[in-house]
Amino acid sequence: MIAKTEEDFNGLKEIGKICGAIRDELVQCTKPGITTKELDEIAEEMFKKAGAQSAPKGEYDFPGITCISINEEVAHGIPSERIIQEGDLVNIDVSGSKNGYFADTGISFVVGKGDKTLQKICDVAKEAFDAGLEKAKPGSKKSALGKAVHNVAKRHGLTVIKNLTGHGVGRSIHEAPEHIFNYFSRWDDEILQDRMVIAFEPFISTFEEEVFQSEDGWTFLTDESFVAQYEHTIILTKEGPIITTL
Ligand code: M2C
Ligand code: CO
Ligand code: CO
Repeated sequence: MIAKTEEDFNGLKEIGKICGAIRDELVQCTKPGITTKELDEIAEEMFKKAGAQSAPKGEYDFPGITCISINEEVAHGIPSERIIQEGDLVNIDVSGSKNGYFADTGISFVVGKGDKTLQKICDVAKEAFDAGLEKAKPGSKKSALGKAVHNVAKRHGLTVIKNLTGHGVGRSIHEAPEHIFNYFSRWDDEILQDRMVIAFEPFISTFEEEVFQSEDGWTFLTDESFVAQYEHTIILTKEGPIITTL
């Protein structure tokens, strides 16, 4: 969406704050021994208390409130009886709505002491986000974000996932612009607009560049790579980006 009114800005900020708080709480609660379903129940309670709704559930009838993905799972992991272990790579992706406004945020992290490579892809996902954010200005090409993400990945000897992308957000969870790629696409000549709302979510991979869908119809998997994501909802303005989900 293009945020136009004071009401738009306030609505986007309100749901952004809610989703950010739920993400942070779930990260805090992620300890060895807890199941992903138990984490999801914490999110359910927090959404309820805030008078907000889960976007995956409300928009897609996803079998969970949040998406929680472990190790070989890259995204859209379904909360389950799976027990979190020390050293696991975990992704928590929280998206929701309130009063018709949406936000989307996610983070990958390693539980306790883990493999150095896993920590590295998490750090590089954040670095790629920051590099893309520098290019997230009204009047600039949308493709500049992907270019920045891919350059950061390459500099660290890593790759990006090419068939998962960021997207527009605001009045629904996924809206125009449809794709914010993790690489430079010469066909993408779209110009970022003042007050455009986007969910920017670099996916950094150890070596593979594509994910595939599991038999459960939801979870995105890789064959052998590990992947980290870092996502925020951003309102692009001439005065600088407003990150609603910080
Ligand atoms: O937009 C995402 O970040 C998720 C969508 C949840 S709806 C089931 N918040 C995303 C992540 C990976 C792939 C596509 N979309
Ligand atoms: Co998300
Ligand atoms: Co998203």
